[in-house]
Amino acid sequence: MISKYSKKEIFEKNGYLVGKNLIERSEIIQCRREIKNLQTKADSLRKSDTSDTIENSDFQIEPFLEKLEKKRKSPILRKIENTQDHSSVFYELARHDSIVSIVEEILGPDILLFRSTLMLKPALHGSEHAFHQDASYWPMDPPTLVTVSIAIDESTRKNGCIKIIPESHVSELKQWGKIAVPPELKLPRSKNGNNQNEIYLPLLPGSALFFHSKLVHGSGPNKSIHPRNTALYTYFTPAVSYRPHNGTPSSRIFSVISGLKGAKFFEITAE
Ligand SMILES: O=C(O)CCC(=O)C(=O)O
Repeated sequence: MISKYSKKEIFEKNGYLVGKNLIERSEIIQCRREIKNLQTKADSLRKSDTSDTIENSDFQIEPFLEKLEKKRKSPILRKIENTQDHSSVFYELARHDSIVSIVEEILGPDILLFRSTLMLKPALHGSEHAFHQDASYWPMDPPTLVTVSIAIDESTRKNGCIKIIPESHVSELKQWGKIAVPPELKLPRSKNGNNQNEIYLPLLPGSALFFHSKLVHGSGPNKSIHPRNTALYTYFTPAVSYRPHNGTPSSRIFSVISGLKGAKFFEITAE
């Protein structure tokens, strides 16, 4: 069914948009293979006796599995940051036409990459992400970035798909505290934001959720025997300023995804 509203209008009203079948099956299979390669890289970091340890790398271990973790050669990963630096597959996925064309419809022609991450929810172990607004944690102003969450595996309620509160991107930014939730802790609903209007957004592999950096969102634990792996990219335009927190560098270099006169990188210095 064709909507009378543009993608930009739908995104601006609801704070999110779902794009179906954006990535081909063969590309998804390549992504799954690459996740296995990255897991092998994490295994070798664990074995390393140099200062290149997994603890000070972009590979983050599931925080609530310490006992189980120590006995394992292969770490149970929760996420990998800066995937565009670790993998050509995930570098290219950030630049995929089907994804970037929708981001351009929402944001315009000059697009920079703020973040490239793999969110990994291993079978039976992936932990919950409490409700939060990403923009509360990011040094970017105004908080008008767009994140794309691409389903590499089918994501369902049982394996911890994303949940959101529609239209919450128009509310004020709040302080949310810790996002990682231990399995035994059930947060009281009132503590975890007003989530009466939450909706779950299951996705088939190759489909993607585009959401505003102020949209309240989270995801459940993985209680299934199937992994739920997601490639996540956040985009913004040069209209957004970099406002570093204390102790962080006063300038940052971002990859250019489209526009900006064909440059590869763009440096932003804090005012
Ligand atoms: O995809 C998920 O499981 C949650 C992702 C999330 O909360 C985030 O990227 O901030």
